[in-house]
Amino acid sequence: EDSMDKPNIVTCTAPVNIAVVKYWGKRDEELILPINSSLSVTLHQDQLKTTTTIATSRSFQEDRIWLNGKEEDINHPRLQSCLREIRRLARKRRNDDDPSLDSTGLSQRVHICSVNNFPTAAGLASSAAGFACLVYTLARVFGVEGELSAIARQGSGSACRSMYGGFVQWIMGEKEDGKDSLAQQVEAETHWPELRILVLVASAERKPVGSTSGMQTSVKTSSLLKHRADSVVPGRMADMIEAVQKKDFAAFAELTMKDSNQFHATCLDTYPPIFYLNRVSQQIINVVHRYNRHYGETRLAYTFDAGPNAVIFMLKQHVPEFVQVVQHFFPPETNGGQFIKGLPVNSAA
Ligand code: 2P0
Repeated sequence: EDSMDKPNIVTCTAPVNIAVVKYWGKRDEELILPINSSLSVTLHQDQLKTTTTIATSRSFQEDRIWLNGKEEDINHPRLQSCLREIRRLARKRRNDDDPSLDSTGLSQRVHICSVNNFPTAAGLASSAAGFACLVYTLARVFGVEGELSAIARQGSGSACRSMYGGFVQWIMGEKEDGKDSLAQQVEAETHWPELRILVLVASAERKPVGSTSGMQTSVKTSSLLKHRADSVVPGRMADMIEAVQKKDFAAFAELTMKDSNQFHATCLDTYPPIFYLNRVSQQIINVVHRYNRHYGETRLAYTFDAGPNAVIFMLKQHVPEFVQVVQHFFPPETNGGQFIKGLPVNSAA
């Protein structure tokens, strides 16, 4: 009896992913099914990440959650979807293994603690790492294995891609039940060890328009978004996978920048328009193009999500010089609070 009262505790971490072919727009809000496929790079495990600890105990009266030290509402619908789906899988597994098995462990309540080591909601994909980590940790707690990205997807679309390391595609799928809308590794984290990213923080403030409501408005109002999803992304996914497989940096970089630019163009085409880039973001874009033009080759790529912060891709040998360029154009004394961070990208989820 004693041991039954001891909490069972599991801690896991999950890294942020950076999309190079962007997800923007849903065809099903409840199941979180996208209008186009997307592709991302998962960061190194010890860089930008979420750490989640989950305890179960017979003495817990109810499910509870704390985010960055503050208790939040456990009845959040997406959180409930993830809890429900993991418990459903666990129950199914038990019944398959041995129908006579008692499933009391499954009815135990969970206490969830989750912390990020980076600013939340500044366009740095906090929900992606957060829901990936929640689903993975819950699966460990309840002894569930196998395909979990379709569950992480129901927490936050981009979270399904953080379930794998390296280069990951989220295949949009065709089914109405979403069973084929999954993340899949394109290349492992060891595939392109020379690839590096730097995050240039242009503002750590909360974004004015959240991704979920922003993309709803875009789906309703932007004909450019429809054109992008139907006619641009399918070809771009194929080209991007080829560039990654060949480790063709120039091709990878150009596709990445064009896709970021088209995503922000669809935001401007949304009515009323959504502005995620600020003046610093625009200056960064100009510096990158000037740098590439100076060398006569594409050595840098920028990409921006739903916020003004830039993620810059480059090869290892160009990092020191690019850091000098950033320090020259964006000296810390003139824009206080800005920082840069070098991040190797080769690691697993
Ligand atoms: C991406 N973004 O592919 C794109 C690029 C932002 C711009 O995925 O409503 O937080 O939870 O599915 O995943 C942000 O959207 O939205 C996002 P929900 P999510 O990374």
